[in-house]
Amino acid sequence: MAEHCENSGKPVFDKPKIELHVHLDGAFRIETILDVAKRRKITLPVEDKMRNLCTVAEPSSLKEFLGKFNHYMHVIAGDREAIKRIAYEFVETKAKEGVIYVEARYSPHLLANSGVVPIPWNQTKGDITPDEVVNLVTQGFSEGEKAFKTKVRSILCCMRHEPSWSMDVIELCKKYRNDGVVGIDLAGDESLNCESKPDHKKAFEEAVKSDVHRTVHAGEVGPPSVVKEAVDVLKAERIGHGYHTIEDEALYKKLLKDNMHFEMCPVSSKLTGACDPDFTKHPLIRFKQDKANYSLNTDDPMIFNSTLNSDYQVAQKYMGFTEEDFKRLNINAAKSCFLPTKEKEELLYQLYKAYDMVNDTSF
Ligand code: PRH
Ligand code: ZN
Repeated sequence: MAEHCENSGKPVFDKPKIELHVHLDGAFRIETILDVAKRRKITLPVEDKMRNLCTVAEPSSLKEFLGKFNHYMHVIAGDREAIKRIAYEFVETKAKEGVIYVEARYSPHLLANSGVVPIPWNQTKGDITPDEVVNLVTQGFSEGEKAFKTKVRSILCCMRHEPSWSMDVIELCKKYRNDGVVGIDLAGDESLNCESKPDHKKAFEEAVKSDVHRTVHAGEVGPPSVVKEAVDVLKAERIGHGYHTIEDEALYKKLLKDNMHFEMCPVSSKLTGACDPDFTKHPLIRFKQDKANYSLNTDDPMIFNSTLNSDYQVAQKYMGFTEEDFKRLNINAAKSCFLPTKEKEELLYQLYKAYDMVNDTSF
């Protein structure tokens, strides 16, 4: 069994956790995809083949990883019942992992089928718009929240290769800001430079103007210049991944000083080929030594066949993380989450209580 898949047994950190970087569409259950396909009479390869097609078991490339979505998105996209169901099940899974607050991200366009969206898997035109997708996901999340007591908020993704969606995305963030949406992201293949894509820049400018929180995938496989651009041009408040930041010492030092939050996803970083597959050489070790502000996250657990515990296991086994480190990173995650101040304080207090730290101000 691969070292990141030691999912059996007791959780490495059996205390309340926060997760800030997980893609809803990378966190479906394969069983659900198969089940929905049956109902919708969509022909899929047999279960074993489907599992192989939808997962990455060995280090590959970001491009190859991004191709995995093409094997299953058409089953869920454009189906009201399925979209609500995957959102609801997501909350159940996170609750089982001991996550008390999660920010789940997705592209509303990639789950729609209204025909304004030219995506390869949506051959049949329907009437589910990106706006309705947000509505459906929000319903699934809030029902899940009631049933499983894990708080969930959404981050809506712009996609690097589809700049024409970005203004819609920021408008949806504004429309649903009191209904579960807390931020905007830019995801996808970062080799497509966003400076040449003024629409992403315009959307993020609008986010700043309207006080919508911002995170950007940068420095995952790309160079530090993409991180710099995310911070300077897109005004990112958090960086998705950011491993390659450390290759520019001056930038890294500046971001440390500014207390920038890095959303770290170790299992993902190995399997997308973002980092050296030897976890003992992982950039996260440097971030830890420098007491940087970061969280631990799964990114796309279905595709990586992982759970949040897999990432904690890797951190413990190969990077020397202790219980104190896990507490510290979760507190940093709570401090860097996109909830409004009062809710953030409540969340932090919940952690301090669970970690027996109510009177400890050293963190
Ligand atoms: N890096 C870049 N893009 C990613 C990642 C990874 O962290 N994981 C998912 N995605 C993209 C997928 O295309 C997915 O459909 C989209 O983000 C929205 O969730
Ligand atoms: Zn991601």
